[in-house]
Amino acid sequence: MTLVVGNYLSPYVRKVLVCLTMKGVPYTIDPITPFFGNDAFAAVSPLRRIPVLIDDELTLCDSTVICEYLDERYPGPALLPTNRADRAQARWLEEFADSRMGDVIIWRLFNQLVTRIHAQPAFEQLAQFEQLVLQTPPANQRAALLAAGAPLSETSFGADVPRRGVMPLG
Ligand SMILES: N[C@@H](CCC(=O)N[C@@H](CS)C(=O)NCC(=O)O)C(=O)O
Repeated sequence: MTLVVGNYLSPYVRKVLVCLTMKGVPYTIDPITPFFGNDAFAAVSPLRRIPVLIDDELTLCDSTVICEYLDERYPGPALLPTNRADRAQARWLEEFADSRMGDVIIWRLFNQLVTRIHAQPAFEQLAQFEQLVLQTPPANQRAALLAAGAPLSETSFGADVPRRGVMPLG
């Protein structure tokens, strides 16, 4: 089974979940809050960032790298255009969204304006869980998500208190 470590509210996690859904790959999720990873989390995510994907082949970090891996491994709709120039443009848009828009736009606004307007079914499936996380304190999120039918992992890389990542803030 494929495991995704990371919270529903992270745009990077959402990107991975949408790709898994579009490819029809079943997964479980360990929806840890950013900065709340335990000691084992550092072993699977050297930068202490979400998302992390763990499956029968590997443990992998970074949403872009993960999505490219999923695209190469699984059949189904191609996640990138087949034309080389279109593919390059798509990669640039992804990079722009990951680096720049993540810096300057509140991701929730981006989510509402862009992804929901396009109304991709894969995004719609996640919306109920995102809303739940927004309304629930971190300590209660696993229980709330489980009750709502989210495909939760049995164990968690989450910790009770936040910890610093390895990158300097600010
Ligand atoms: N380039 C990474 C960025 C991931 C990222 O920044 N994730 C945030 C949450 S949205 C995080 O884990 N931050 C914790 C930290 O920086 O310590 C990716 O695409 O996966």
